[in-house]
Amino acid sequence: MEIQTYLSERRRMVDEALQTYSLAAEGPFARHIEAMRYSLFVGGKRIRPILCLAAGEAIDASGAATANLLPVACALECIHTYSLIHDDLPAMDDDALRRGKPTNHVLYGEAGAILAGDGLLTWAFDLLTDPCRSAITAERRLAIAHCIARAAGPLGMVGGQSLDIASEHSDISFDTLQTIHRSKTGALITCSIEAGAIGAGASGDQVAAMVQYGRQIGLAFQIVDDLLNVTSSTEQLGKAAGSDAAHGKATYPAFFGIEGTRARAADAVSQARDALAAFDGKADPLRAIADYIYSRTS
Ligand code: GRG
Repeated sequence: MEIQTYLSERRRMVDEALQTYSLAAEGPFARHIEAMRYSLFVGGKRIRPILCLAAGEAIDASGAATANLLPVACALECIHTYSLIHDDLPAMDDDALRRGKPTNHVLYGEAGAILAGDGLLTWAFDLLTDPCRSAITAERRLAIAHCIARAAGPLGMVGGQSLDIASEHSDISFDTLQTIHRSKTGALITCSIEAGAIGAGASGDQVAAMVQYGRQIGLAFQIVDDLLNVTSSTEQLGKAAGSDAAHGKATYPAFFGIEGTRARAADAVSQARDALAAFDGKADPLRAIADYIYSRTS
């Protein structure tokens, strides 16, 4: 199957599941839920949930893994969306445009946007732990919730964001840049794949190989993001181009130039593919997604 077809089919599945699981904007909390739904349904590539499903399908292609993993996939998108809402706030990157549309705080105010993010983060753990939503065993659900909480929290995405903000307008080392990338962006991407593998019943070795793959594509994803921030327009990205330089952020292009950065992204993708050596054709979508991440334009 063509990767574009695979991505759009899985994206449709995720969108439908998000519609099914999301709260309705009615009752006393209607405005708060509307703010959560606004950012969740305003667009987005759904790459983290798709990676979760693809990792599960690489282990078990029967269709059962996909169905069981949908709540996990949706939880990952809720956490990702919360992080974007908070990242756009005036106290952080202060962006007015995201996914080609006004950012959450522009429409719902700062307090509304903070709470929309809080609501999405907490709702994600409702989805992950609710036994009625999937047939994944309680033990595996616990392992999934733990790996996602670890990746999204102070030793992962939140820690990375905090280090990123503290490093603005200062000369940081390449090691620090890597720590920021691995934690701020890479951790949630890696745990999306790990969670998919665990949910589908992968062995310890299979999970370890998936984590290796995840680390490399997480790195490639962020390197390409750095590149697009320099080389693309705001219209292409649906968010402010050139914002890294405006915020005095250290990036791969600042360290290695455009061509050196491309070479490093290509190297990460090739290492990601190597990590999948022991998997059969069921892992082909994961291989193709690695290539897609390298060549993406938004
Ligand atoms: C506020 C706790 C907290 C964390 C924010 C992820 C993040 C941490 C900030 C986003 C800043 C940024 C632009 C990072 C680069 C990589 C990235 C996460 C890009 C956005 O993800 P996509 O391209 O977005 O998957 P869509 O809109 O397609 O979902």
